[in-house]
Amino acid sequence: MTRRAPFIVVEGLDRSGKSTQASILCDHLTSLGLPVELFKFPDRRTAIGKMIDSYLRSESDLDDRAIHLLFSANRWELASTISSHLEKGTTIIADRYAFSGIAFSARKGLSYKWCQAPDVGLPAPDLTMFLDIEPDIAQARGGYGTERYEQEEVQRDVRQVFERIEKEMTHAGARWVKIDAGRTQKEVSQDVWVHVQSILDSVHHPVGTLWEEPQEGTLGSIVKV
Ligand code: Z5A
Ligand code: MG
Repeated sequence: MTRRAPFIVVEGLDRSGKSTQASILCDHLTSLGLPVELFKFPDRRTAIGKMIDSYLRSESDLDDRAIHLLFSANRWELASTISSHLEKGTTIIADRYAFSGIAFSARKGLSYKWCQAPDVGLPAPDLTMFLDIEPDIAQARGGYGTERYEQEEVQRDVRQVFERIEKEMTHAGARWVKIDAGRTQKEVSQDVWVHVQSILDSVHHPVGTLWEEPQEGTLGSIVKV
């Protein structure tokens, strides 16, 4: 039987280096001969992703709940692909995931539980690495861009919601680690690798689900909050 591969999520604030670290990790695993796929959320290439892209560029306006559901739908359209890769032994790295969905929408004033609900049942990560950075250090990295949410004040609020998510995930037994992303790329990637190595041999069948009760007779690593 093929060994199930790990699902690794890289989360963090804007300019914390998520894409940089996700790509370094992907290359490193590939160089070791391990099959790996990198997903980025939002995935702006799909039909739903194109609507999200237009919203983020302020080319269109959407109700706060409507855009939240689109971000979630964008994950659901790839959920079965993620699970099937994992079951076949391909490691998945996701650059942002459901946690960003909660953090960015809850900071607008939507209820935390409402924001969490559409993502209940998604494949659960085996490891989430949160790249933590002071918003002013992130700002110094070439400044924020021009998309929605790319402002220091928004990032500070989002960081507070992420702190709640971290507490709840950790309390529920999920593997959530915070990494100081204000250091050099090399220092951060060394830390990332230490955490990834620690889970490489410890994932179990079947793929867990996020925030859901275990189904009878399964041993999934369910993370219920
Ligand atoms: N969003 C949402 O509302 N709901 C959801 O469900 C999801 C997302 C999934 C777009 O996300 C927006 O969507 C985002 C959240 C919202 N809004 N905000 N903010 P995105 O993923 O497309 O965009 P982003 O990740 O926020 O921005 P980013 O620029 O891609 O950041 P990053 O990936 O963390 O950083 P990076 O590209 O790797 O690095 C940024 C720069 O810093 C670059 O020049 C690097 O060379 C440099 N860098 C990287 N690491 C270092 C270190 N260690 N030292 C110095 N410089 C570094
Ligand atoms: Mg990025």
